[in-house]
Order: sequence, then C-alpha cells, then structure tokens
Amino acid sequence: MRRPLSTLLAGTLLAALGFGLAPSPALATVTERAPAAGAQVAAYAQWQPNTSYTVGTRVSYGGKDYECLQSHTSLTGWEPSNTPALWKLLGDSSGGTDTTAPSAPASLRSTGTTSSSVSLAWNAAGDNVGVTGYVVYRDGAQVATTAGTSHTVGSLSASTAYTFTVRARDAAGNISPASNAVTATTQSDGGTPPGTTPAAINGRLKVCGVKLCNQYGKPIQLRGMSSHGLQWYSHCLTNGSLDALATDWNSDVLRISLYVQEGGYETNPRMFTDRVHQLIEMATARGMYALVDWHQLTPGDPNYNLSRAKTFFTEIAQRHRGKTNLLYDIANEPNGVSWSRIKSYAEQLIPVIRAQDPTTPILIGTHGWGSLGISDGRNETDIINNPVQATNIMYTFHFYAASHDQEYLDALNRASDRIPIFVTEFGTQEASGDGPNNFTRTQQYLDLMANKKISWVNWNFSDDERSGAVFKPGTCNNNGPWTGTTSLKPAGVWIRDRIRTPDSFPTT
Ligand code: IDC
Repeated sequence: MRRPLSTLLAGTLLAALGFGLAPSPALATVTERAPAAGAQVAAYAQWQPNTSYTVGTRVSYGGKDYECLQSHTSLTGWEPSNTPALWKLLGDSSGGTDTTAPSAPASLRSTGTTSSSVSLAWNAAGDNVGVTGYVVYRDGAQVATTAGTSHTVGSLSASTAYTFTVRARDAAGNISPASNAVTATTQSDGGTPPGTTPAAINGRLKVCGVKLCNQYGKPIQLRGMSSHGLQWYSHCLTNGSLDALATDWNSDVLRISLYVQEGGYETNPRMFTDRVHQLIEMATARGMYALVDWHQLTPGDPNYNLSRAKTFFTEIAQRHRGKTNLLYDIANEPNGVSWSRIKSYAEQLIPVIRAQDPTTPILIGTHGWGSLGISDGRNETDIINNPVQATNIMYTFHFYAASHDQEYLDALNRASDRIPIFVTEFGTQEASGDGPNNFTRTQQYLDLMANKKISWVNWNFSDDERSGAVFKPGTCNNNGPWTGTTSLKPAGVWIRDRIRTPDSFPTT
C-alpha cells in the first residue's frame, strides 16, 4: 500500500490534530496507533501478520522498506526479513528519526491455564529510545496489547493447543522481532471424552502384512483431508477450521503438505519446520492423525532433496516421537525417475528417521507421480520385485478421478493385495486439481478402498480457485464459516459426506 508523500504529510498533520491515520491493511486485526508528532513515520505501512499482500505492495519493517514478490497472506514468522522469496529488500525506510526496533522479548512462558485462558509472562525487551508496550499474538493473529510483561489471553476453547508470541514496540511504531513461540493447551472442560477420537481409539499404528493396523493389531481405514501447500494456504489451517475438520467432518487424519520447492521449505527451513510442529500439535489436540507430507514435486527425483529431508525429518521425529498419532510421507510424488532411484532414496533416509523414531509408519511415494509406475508405462511389479529394505513402511498411490481411469483402478486393486498401500492424495477432478468432477469414478475408487481398508486423504483443504479446493475462494480470509456446507464447493460437499460417516474401528 504505497502512500505518496503528500498523503503522508497530511496524515502526520491529521495525527497531530488528533485524527488517527486510516487503518492500513484490510485484514489487520488491530489498528496501529498513529505515531506521535515528530516521531518517525514509515514511508509505507508497517508490515503486519494476517494480512493479504499482493505483488508490488510495499511495506516497512524493522526500519527497512520491502516490495512484495508473490501474493500471499502473511503470518507471524513470515516477516519480510525472513522471507526473501516473498519480499524484496528496497533499502532503509525513508524519513525517520528512530528506525531502530526494540529487541525481541525473551523467555516467553505459560504461567497457567484454565479451560478458557492461558496466562503468559516474558522478559522485558530493550530499545534505543524506549519500549512503550507489547503486542501478544495467538497463532499468528494479534490478540492484545499491554504495557507490562505479562498477559492472560481469554475466550479460548477447552483442550486446545495455542501458540503464542510477543513483540515489543516503541513510540515510533517500530516493532521488534517475535519472541520465542510457546504452545500451551487449555484444560479440558469435561466435553469430548479423550478416549473417543480416532487417534485415541486406534493409538500407535503399525503395518501388518499389506494392511495398516491399530494398537489392537486390527486393520483399519483412515479417511481425511490434505492441506494445500503451506507456503500458500497456511491461513486455511486455523483452530476453527481444524475444529470443523475434526468434529464436523469427523476426519481421522490431517495431511500436512510441506512443499520443498516453489517457495516452500527450502526458502526458510526454520519457519516451515516450526509451522509443521505447530500443525502436528493442533491435529494432536483434536485427536486426529498427523500425516507429515514431504511434498517434493519439481524436481521429481527425491534424491535432489535428500539432505534437506534428513534435516527436516530428524527434527520432526526427535520432537514428536513420543506421540502415537503420526505418519511420515517421505516423498509426495516422484516423477521422471526410476523406481530403483526412489528405493535408494528411501533406504538412505529411513535409517536416519529410525535413529530418532523407531515406530512411526513411513510412507514412500511411487514412480510416475505416485501411480505405482502406471503414468510412466511401468507398473507395481517394479516395487514387488525390488521392495524397499525396511520395516513398518507403506507405498503410496495417488489418483485424480477425471484423469485416471480403469487402468489405474486395476493397478490399485492388484497392488494392494501384494504391498501395503496408503492413498495419501486424490482428487475427484482432473490431475490439475481443477476441471469437472467425476464423482461416479471416484465412488468406484472409494468402494474399492473401503472393501480393502485402504486409507485415503483427499486434496485439498483450502479455498484456492480450483475445483478441488473444498472451500469457496475467500473463506480462509473471512475465517469461515468452517462448519456445514455453505462455504463448500461441490467437491467439498461430496467429500465431506464421505469422510463424516461413522468409523467402525475395532477395539479388541
Ligand atoms: C497443485 C496445486 C496448485 C499448484 C501446483 C504446483 O493445486 O495450486 O500450483 O500443485 O505444484 C498433485 C500434486 C499437488 C498438485 C495436485 C493438483 O501432489 O501438488 O497441486 N496434484 O495438480 N499430483 C497430482 C495432482
């Protein structure tokens, strides 16, 4: 949002006369107070989280100006200084007296919880002029400002994990970097008994023969949704949307789609790994399985990202190995690469994961974009004759019903008698994730998967404009409505009906 100099001067004048400047970004939750007369006025609006930015928009952040390179909705942790893929540095902010931001508040901690609140405290930040207050963020959204070094955040849901950060600000409107993030779970209000969620009933999963079994050693089928790429549609994954996924859709599983390229993990490993940690906690708090999807796609050879995958999964496995609701997908869709190269990748990565976490099932993408080789003119015998040398693993199959016909359905049917298969992604439309739905063909796949207890995850839980994104465009920026069908496209209405039917998980 570029402000010409004349507007700036007028704004300063109005501010001096006691008029606030117009609130800058449409989605900002709290309007920044106008700077005091004589203090620094940034040339552009201060960057803020939870704001839609379009290509070419300029902002100020930390005393510097930036220009937006890729349209996105900002989140805490995605500050322009952290995200070179999203923001181009233009230089120092023009026309300021104090352009130095305070230091980040340190040692943010939770000092107590109830079923509806979390109390926080932190250490005071420093500043060259003086800290005037603190801004408290909950899951990236600004929820309070305070002058002191503690705050109680209220109006929260019971048994829910929330992540908080705090920033300091000074009189000139400079905002500090975020403090450490702290995640706290509110206490139970005695609502949903903890033993009734899919994750609680089934517990730790284990591959048994060609099936996926629960803690009682009985084959089960999980049904759920995949996120869209976190670099684009992270804002569709909120406490409200995941509550709806767990309790209105009755989803058993959330697939967390972490693209590696296309502006994903490789551009900021720290930020994306932290977001995956947070989403695992959010799925866990709602009794869903968390399927961590290493979404390599272009380039199609997973070996290109082997060392990144080792780094990422080492941290994920170390942090979450105590949980019983995890699944790791180590290669979304290998393409343009032979099965033996994929097998080699898996056999290098799996021991690294197993060193941290010996028990979580590991899923491996198959050749030809997860088609068991069919899209490459190959088939499942490549895998059957040369399986990955590891235990507690499954192979993945993907289909898009309007593009992938009987030949693919037959391959899934044949292969699932020989090797363990998990359908980690499918769409009711064309392989582009767009175009007309073929619900008749999709139902044939679903019937087969129900008969054989093949778990599945549908693409995708976002509001992008394509027909395969379940929500209508704008739903995520509006923060819902998340439950019911008013916000859903036809594919969303159809797939929700097929996820929410009761599960019949065996318990003995
Ligand atoms: C598509 C997204 C689209 C994005 C594109 C780029 O819908 O917004 O621009 O990826 O990578 C897959 C992939 C999945 C695709 C999806 C639909 O795993 O990343 O998403 N698809 O094309 N395999 C088959 C289809």
